Amino acid sequence: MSKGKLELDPVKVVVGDLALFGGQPAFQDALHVGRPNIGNRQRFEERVGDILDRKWLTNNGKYVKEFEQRVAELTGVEHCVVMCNGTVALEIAIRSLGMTGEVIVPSFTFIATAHALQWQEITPVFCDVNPRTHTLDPEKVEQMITPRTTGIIGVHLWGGVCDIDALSQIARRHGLKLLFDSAHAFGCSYNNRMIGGFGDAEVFSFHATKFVNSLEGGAVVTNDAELARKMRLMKNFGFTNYDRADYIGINGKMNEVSAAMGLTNLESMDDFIAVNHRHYKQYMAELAGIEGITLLAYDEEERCNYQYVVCEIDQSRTIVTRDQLMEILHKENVLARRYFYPGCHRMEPYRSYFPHAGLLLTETEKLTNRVLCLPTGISVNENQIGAICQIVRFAVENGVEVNDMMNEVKESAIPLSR
Ligand code: T4K
Repeated sequence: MSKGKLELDPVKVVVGDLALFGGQPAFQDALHVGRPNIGNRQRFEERVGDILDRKWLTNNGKYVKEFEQRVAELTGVEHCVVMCNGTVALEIAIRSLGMTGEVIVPSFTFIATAHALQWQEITPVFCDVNPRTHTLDPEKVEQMITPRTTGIIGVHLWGGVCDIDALSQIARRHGLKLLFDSAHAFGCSYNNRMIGGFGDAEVFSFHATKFVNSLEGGAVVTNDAELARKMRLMKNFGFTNYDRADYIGINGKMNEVSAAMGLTNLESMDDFIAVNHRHYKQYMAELAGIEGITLLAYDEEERCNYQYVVCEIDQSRTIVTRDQLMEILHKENVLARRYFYPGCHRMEPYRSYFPHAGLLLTETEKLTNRVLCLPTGISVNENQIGAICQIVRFAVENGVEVNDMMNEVKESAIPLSR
């Protein structure tokens, strides 16, 4: 038995045991990707009580200020401006940086990265990624620069970081703004420096599904004092005084209850990471050696939050496809997610604007058909992970039979309409 591997009774013995073919689902309750981690409930309730007693609910309250200070300390960055969510934080960072025209972004990301640009009538120019790291390929970035390009947004996908040095050099050489969408990378490092202080600014998400959550929430961190000042005004309608607005602004403020949740969860951050790390190692051990299945590897020399377990399925070797495997797992009540299928360039409005974008996004197109994220975080335990891995192994090792039976089921299904 390899290290980290668990001895469990077999969950499935014959193919007919799969829930997809009428067997008993392996789990009674659904296992999710993105089930929120919740820290010390009592501490949270105390803070919420204090908020209610003090009747200061939002507008740069005590807990928001404390949360900003803690995030700045943790990331080693001078300024942290927290906001109501990561998407608004991206929009405000983009606008404050003065990005216009075209901005180069990966298509292999959550749609919010692209929408934050398009929302402001800035064209997201989709660039391919490195198939090993799933992050922007710097060589290809440089090829996509035009006279209209004003910036680059690198996404530290899954908490694995971009090639920051290469992207910084390109940005410097071409006079471009460099922003990082670090929604997945809170608590991670690059060359042993915490993510947050790179580029012109970095954006975090503290959404419920992130390993540290503030219910909803986001933040921009930067070492640029003027940029931070601008963003503070912009998230508060552009007010510089009680009755004076100097900028166009919106309402991007975080409320006190969110900040209280964020602070409470920060206190448990190391525990969450330890659990995620253990789960990641277990998945690595238990999925090892399955033909055609690999897990995205994180650099153990760097700090990482291990919040996503990213499985890659090479269907030319597994016989069962990624989508079949997802269907099998869903029927077992394992709600694996094919993030970020089908890629931003295949969603509207981008699909209509750039119908041929896929031609330049060969690695992205491959990844969107290979990736499946598996449950982790404090809501799953090692027995459950052991069972999930058993099901994956079972489905792949019986790939021919599973595939035949799935096709049979499909063929015998009565069409709903003709
Ligand atoms: N940039 C990147 C690279 C991002 O990944 C994101 C967000 C952003 C920017 C924007 O940040 P925010 O504006 O969101 O702060 C989820 C999240 O909604 C989204 O925040 C996240 N990325 C994305 C990767 O995942 P969905 O559509 O998959 O969420 P949903 O509702 O399907 O939830 C996922 C699973 O979590 C479900 O199986 C149920 C479970 N869940 C969810 C919530 C909200 C719970 O158990 N409890 C909950 O409260 O997008």
